Amino acid sequence: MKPATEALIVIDVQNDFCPGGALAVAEGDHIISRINGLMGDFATVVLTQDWHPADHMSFAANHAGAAPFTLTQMPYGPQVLWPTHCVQGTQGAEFHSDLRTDPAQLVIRKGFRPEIDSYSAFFENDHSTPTGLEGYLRSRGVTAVTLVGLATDYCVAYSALDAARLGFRATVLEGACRAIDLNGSLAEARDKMRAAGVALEE
Ligand code: VGL
Ligand code: ZN
Repeated sequence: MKPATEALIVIDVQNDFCPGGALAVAEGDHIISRINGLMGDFATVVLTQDWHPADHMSFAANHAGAAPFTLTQMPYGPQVLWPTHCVQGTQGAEFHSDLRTDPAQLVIRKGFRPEIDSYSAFFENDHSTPTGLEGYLRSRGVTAVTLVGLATDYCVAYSALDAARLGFRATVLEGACRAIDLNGSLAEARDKMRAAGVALEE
């Protein structure tokens, strides 16, 4: 068992990010048994759930003529346009049925505002609108976070970078993550995480 100051953050292990889903990450379901085991080691377990309204501006379908996996400009910066995924209340937005959810004390839903995407568990993509996770962790005395889940190069990396920026000791267990890897995004995310002091472990 890890000390009570350490939390496990399980990012977006949802049907749409697993094989057969709308934004499937290769082998996204291969990490689940390892994550289930890790939950037993941590007194604090948090799950995140990508949770978009159907009119979300990160969906290519909501931009006339735009193809998925292209870039657009949002007021907060560049934004990848994704296939429609993790729509609130749909099967695709549910956690994968193999994922243990009972050990989690908190589920953070993110990406619910139509006009702004939210990759990170801590802040939306403007890097300033908080999800509340920081306060939750601090008030429970957590100083270190271990991050696992989907996808390494988007929601896991953004969460890890924010955790480090906020002063949490942050570790990403890459063996318990899988990546989208869009135009070199995985290598870029790994470089940024290393530079920010995030520990990358298997
Ligand atoms: C994610 C793209 C869009 C993720 C979420 O969980 O990494 N990626 N929404
Ligand atoms: Zn999303």
